[in-house]
Amino acid sequence: MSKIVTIERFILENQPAHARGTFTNLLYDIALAAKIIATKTNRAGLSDILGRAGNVNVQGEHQQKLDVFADDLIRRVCDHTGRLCVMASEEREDIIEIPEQFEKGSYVLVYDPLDGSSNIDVNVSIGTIFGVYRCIDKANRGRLEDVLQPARDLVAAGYVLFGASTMLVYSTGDGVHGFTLDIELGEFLLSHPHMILPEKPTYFSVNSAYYQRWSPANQRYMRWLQGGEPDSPPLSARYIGSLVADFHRNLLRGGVFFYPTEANKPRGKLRLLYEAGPLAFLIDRAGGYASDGCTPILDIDPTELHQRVPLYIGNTDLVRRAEQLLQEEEMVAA
Ligand code: P6P
Repeated sequence: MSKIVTIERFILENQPAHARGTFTNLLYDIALAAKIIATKTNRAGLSDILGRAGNVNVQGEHQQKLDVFADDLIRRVCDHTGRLCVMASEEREDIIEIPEQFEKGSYVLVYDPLDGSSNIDVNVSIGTIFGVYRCIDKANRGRLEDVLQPARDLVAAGYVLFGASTMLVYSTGDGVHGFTLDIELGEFLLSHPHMILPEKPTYFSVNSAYYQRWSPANQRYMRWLQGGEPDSPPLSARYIGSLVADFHRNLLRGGVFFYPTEANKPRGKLRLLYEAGPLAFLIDRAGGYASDGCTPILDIDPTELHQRVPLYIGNTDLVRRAEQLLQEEEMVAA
C-alpha cells in the first residue's frame, strides 16, 4: 500500500524553501475552497441550488446558483488572508480589490469559479480553473496591471474537476500533480504524481457542430484529425463541452482540444486570463503545448480581463499541425 500523502504534506515537502509560507498557504486556501465547492456540487441536485440565479454575468451568460456560490466562496476564502493583492474572476466585470481593512499580500489570483456551468443541471463534470501571479508593482499593489500578465509569468496554475470524484491538479512549475478528494477524510490525497502527457495521443476534442462556421484551414485540420489524410494520426473523438473535463481526459490519455475562431466569434469563445492561460501553463509543464493558432498561449500579453482567445491545446505535434495549416491559410490570403 503506497504511503498516504495529503496535498498539505505534498506542498510542504515539494515547495522550495523560499516559497514556503505565504505561497504554500495560498495553495491550501484554494484546496479548502475546492472542498467546500465539492460538497455543494455533489449535493447540487438535492439542495435546490440548481437552476438559474436569476441574473446574468459579465459574459452575458445566465449565472447558475452554483456559479454564484463558487465565485463568492473563493473570494471570501482568499480576500482577508494577507496573501493576495488583487483577484480577478470570470464572473466579475472588474478586478476584485482586497478590502481596505485587510493586509495586502504579494500574489494575484485569477480564476474561473465554475467552468462548464451549463452542465450543472445535467450532472456532467464541471470545474474551477485558477492561476497565481506575483504582484508586479509592490508600491501600488492590487491594480489591473498586476492582473494582466502573460501565462509564462504564472507561479502556479491548476484546476479542480468536480466529476465522478473531485480532483485537484496543479503545478508550481516543477511537474503537474493530481490529488483526489477522499470525502470521508475530507482530504485531497496524492493520486497522480508527476502527470506527463502520453506521447501517443488518443482523442481530439472539438464541437464539430460548428464545422460550417470555421475557416477552410480549421475545416482541413478537422478532416486531418478525422483520418482524412495519409499522415492523419489514429484518433477517436470525445467532447464533453466542459473545458476542464475535456482537458483532464486529454492530459491523462493524450490528445488535442481546440476551440477555433468562427464567423461570429472572431476571437473564439474561451478566455485567456483564467482559462487558456492556466491550462497552457499546465500542459507545458506536462510536456505538451498550447497555441492560439499562431502564438504560444504562454506568450500572449493580456490587454483586457475577459479577452477571448482561440485555443489549440494538447500534444505538441497535433497543435503544431493546426499552426501550420493556419499559417498556410494566412500566406495564401496575404
Ligand atoms: P460550446 C463552457 O460553457 C465552456 O466555457 C467550456 O467549458 C467549454 O469547453 C465550452 O464553453 C463549450 O462551448 O460552444 O461547445 O458549447
